[in-house]
Amino acid sequence: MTTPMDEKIEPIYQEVLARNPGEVEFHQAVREVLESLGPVLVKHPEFAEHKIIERICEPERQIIFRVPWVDTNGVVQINRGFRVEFNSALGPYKGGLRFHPSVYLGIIKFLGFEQIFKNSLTGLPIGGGKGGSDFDPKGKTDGEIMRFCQSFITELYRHIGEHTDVPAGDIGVGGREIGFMFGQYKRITNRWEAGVLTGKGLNWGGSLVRTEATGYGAVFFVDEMLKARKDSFDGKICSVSGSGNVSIYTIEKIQQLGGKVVTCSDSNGYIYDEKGIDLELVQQLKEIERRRIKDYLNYRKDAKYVKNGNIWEVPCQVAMPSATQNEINGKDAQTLVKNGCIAVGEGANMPTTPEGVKIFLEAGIAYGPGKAANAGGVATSALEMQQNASRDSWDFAYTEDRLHKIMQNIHKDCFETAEEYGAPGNYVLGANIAGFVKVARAMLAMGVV
Ligand code: NDP
Ligand code: 2IT
Repeated sequence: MTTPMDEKIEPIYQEVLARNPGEVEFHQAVREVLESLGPVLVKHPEFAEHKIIERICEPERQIIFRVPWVDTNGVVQINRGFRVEFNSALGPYKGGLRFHPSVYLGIIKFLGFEQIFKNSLTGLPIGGGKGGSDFDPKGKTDGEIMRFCQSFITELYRHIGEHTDVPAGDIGVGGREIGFMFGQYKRITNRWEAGVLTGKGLNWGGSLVRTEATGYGAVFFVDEMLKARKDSFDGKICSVSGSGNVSIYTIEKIQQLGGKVVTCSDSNGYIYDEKGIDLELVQQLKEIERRRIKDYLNYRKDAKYVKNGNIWEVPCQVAMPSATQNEINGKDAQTLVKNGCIAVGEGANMPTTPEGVKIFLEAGIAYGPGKAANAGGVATSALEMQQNASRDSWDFAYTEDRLHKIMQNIHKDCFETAEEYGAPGNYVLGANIAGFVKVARAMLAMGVV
């Protein structure tokens, strides 16, 4: 069930399929963007003439490497590392690192491709890239995590740098891992180069609000969509999936704006707490003790844990998928709409399948796609780079205000672009076109490179 593509663009997509066999997530991400670009080529025939779309679909550089390390039992382990430097028209490659056993080239390429347009939407000077490994951090000791990160950066260090490529966190990579990687980079290069990684600790070059930024930003984006419909978060029942970095600060900001979050989850099951999720408890379990979400029940007896359950069956007015790709399928989208969901804001990258997206758009609900809604994380990474470059650090209120304004601008840009292209309220089209056009103009100006 896919939307037909413009006749000039269909062959480009077929070429992407042929050149990148088996990379289904990458195909999905490319298709979703290309489906929006037909009307852009009508307005800008120069983009077709200079093969901008063909060039954008081909990463500038792809690095795949061995990551050997020794576990606590003295056994040698081997993982595979990736960094896809996708597009540097607007600035140094920028994007997170994902450590998860499901990682392979197709996942990193889908994330890197999305990152190009997301980073463009922030209005800040950052290109698109992504990396990671099939390493599984679950159940590993701190020593194992450190040795893995050191080995990973011992290869990656030669490809990154404050003006070249600036990694950060994603699934399985947070402050602890960034610390180990920064330490090893500093040791190998003999440089205290703050701007090489973002998401650093607050006392060694990190930025206030970076930890909160993706979740807060996603809620600011949904708040703007609601405002455009003369509505607000106040009193809304909300469902958030995941219980990691993005989920936690999504829950916090929704609660600050008067909404009530009744769910959170991990890959084993979900929690339903009718009284509203106890965020301090989730933070204690996940950020400090690194436990599983089912342990929530040990402290909140009235809550429910549904093992392997489908979180989207819980009725809500606002849904914020914040775990992983393709977590909402067509049937889930139908269930959400049927149960009265009026807004969806994607904290995760590509959490809704193409069937699900179609259902949200046809239902006319406020649907904020990941590349717009979750851009606050990378935007605040760019603010961290600004602070590093000027050897300055900003206070929380100022930095949060910058993030808030960036999210308001992204919303406005997507909203107005959708109107300009005759699809009012369609943030998918708005985000894809607005993100693409800025990159395309820069590529055109720079010649065939
Ligand atoms: P974390 O590692 O902090 O948390 C990930 C959460 O998602 C965990 O609860 C995890 O559960 C769950 N999860 C991960 N993989 C799966 C899976 N295959 N099936 C079900 N649940 C899963 O990562 P983040 O919070 O940083 O990232 C969450 C999402 O947000 C990702 O899509 C990421 O790409 C996106 N994102 C992150 C940004 C950031 O700044 N961190 C910025 C923009 C987007 P479990 O513990 O069981 O694995
Ligand atoms: O998907 C994303 O935008 C991120 N994981 C954050 C990237 C970053 O460089 O802060």
